[in-house]
Amino acid sequence: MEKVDLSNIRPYGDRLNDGMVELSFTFPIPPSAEAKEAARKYVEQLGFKEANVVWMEGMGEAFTFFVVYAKSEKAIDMRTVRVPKIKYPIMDYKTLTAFMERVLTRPLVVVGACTGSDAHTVGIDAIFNMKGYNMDYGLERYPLFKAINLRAQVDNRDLVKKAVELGADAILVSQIVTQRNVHVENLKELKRIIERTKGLKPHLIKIVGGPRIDHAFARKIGFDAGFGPGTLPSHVASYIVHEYLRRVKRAPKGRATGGLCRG
Ligand code: B12
Repeated sequence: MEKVDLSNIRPYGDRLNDGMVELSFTFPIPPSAEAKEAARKYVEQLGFKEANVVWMEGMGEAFTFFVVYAKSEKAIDMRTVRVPKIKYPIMDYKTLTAFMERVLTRPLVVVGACTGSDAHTVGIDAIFNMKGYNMDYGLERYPLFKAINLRAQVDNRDLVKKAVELGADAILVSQIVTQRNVHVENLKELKRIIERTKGLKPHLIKIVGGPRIDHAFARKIGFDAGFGPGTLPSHVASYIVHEYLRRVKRAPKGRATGGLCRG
């Protein structure tokens, strides 16, 4: 393959830098030849060239779903791209457990929930569940975590109340539904409640996760760390332990088994 020029990255279709992209979207009209042509014209209005509707399918009576191939002439200079990342060593379950036994004098208390109206439990369970997720044990499995998962549709006040009651070292909130930025309002509310609540540990680590969450977003909204799709429980466990040590006492050196977390 030809050498990639990092200052000029364009989408790859079947040749380097051909700029081919695939877009999918829905129009609130039934399928027809006119609907198909409207989708093609719409994509060209977005600035793409050579738009070609390769799939059109009715969704219910009043909607149509399209897949369109088109060419973009835009390029991105990779050298200008910066993404905030959480920097800490990722340890696997066994290594981290041994590390925790060596450096901690008591179990760390972590309380988690999917809060607000959000009913999705699978994400928060993936991080907490004893059986684990994707061959990686959840926080409940670690002998030196006291891990409490309140599950979904939990009121922010109840999550914070539980954190006070148990003397939590970390609070973990899952936000899956992001329609109309409902997660932003919910997280801002949680942040306000945390700020106003007495009795929380001064070093409380505030973590948010979900499919549309990243570290930059979490920091912007006042949380300490954000974890997105593909997060494994050991990523979160490693972060909590290292961040706790950083905040409470100097972290001794541990042997990391992975790279730095993607955040
Ligand atoms: C299963 C599911 C449901 C189930 C949930 C069952 C349950 N007990 O959880 C049911 C049927 C109830 C449901 C309902 C709804 N759903 Co739904 N659902 C899904 C689905 C198919 C899978 C979600 C899932 O389980 N993923 C697997 C887990 C493991 O992945 P994850 O959540 O991303 O979690 C990982 C990371 O994000 C991260 N993570 C997540 N949370 C946390 C927390 C912390 C602290 C950390 C560190 C990490 C972390 O770690 C996890 C492991 O890697 C998704 C589509 C999809 N394919 O993702 C839609 C989806 C999430 N649902 C969606 C919607 C819109 C809804 C409804 C509003 C639909 C409706 N109109 O009624 C309702 C909402 C109800 C409500 N009040 O919340 C949308 C959300 C769109 C958006 N951007 O807001 C999606 C994306 C579908 C879509 N494409 O439209 N849903």
